[in-house]
Amino acid sequence: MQQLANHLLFSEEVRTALQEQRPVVALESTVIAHGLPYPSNIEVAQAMEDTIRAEGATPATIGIFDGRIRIGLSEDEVARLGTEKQVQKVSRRDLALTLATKQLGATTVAGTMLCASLAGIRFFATGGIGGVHRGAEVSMDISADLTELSRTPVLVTCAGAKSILDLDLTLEYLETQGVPVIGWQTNELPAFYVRSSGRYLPHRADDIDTVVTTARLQWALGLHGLIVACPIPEAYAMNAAPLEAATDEALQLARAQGIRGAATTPFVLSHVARITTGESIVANKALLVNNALWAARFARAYYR
Ligand code: PSU
Ligand code: MN
Repeated sequence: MQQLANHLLFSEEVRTALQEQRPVVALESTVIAHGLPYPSNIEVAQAMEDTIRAEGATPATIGIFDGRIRIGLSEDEVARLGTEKQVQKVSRRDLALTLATKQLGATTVAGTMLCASLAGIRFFATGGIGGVHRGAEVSMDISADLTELSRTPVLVTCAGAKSILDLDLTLEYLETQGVPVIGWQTNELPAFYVRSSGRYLPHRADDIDTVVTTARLQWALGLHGLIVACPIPEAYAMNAAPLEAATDEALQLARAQGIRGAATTPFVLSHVARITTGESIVANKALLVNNALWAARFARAYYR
């Protein structure tokens, strides 16, 4: 039997932090490889890491290299994920095969949660989680991020989900799967580029202590993932109407071109970014850095 440790490779910085039980925040790499265009992808990956360090925590960007799960990447490794043409998108179903074939892989929210948990990391910052796609009542396209949250004990700090998804069905599905969604200083589910979605959340937290105590209890009870949903900072929030139009256009295009499965989310994301010019990218970067900041604060309070 192969030991789990053989398949994980830690950076020195992350290994030391974990050994000393210092706060570590996991970061995904699909957003680098497939979520944002170059060079914004690399800039924001670096900015998230810097923010986490400035808050007194250690960033652990996760990716798949040469048949191993890498926990903590160098700048060169991040750049490779952000520039290479052929990078496998790695969700739970893809992990073993990507390792077996030694392909370069970027982990989604689901893939990153899984790898973080194998590595003993409990906190994770990202932009938006995957969700139930519009039309899922026919396509059954429901992101594996949602089921991962129901089975893996990691706290995911995000800006809610993009309205390329069906946000009502996403909340229904999370409820079915028993995943807490906690509004961070808000009553509403944030919708990524915009601070509110009109969907009220059953739970909110206004202070770090509530988040950390809830996470501790969640895990003490043997329960799994949880979401803390942080609205995008006011100064970067976008107007909902043009975004909605861009989303409709992108979804129509995806249908017309027969885009399906794992390709759907990256396709729609890149079209929305193109239609809304650069504004959506600036907003995307701002919310990613903001989520990294709060995740670091939650992690620091948890390990105090
Ligand atoms: N939403 C974004 N940017 C992203 C993603 C989602 O605004 O980069 C990525 C995340 O990695 C997420 C994945 O886990 O897309 C979901 O893909 P799918 O819908 O195929 O599960
Ligand atoms: Mn899907």
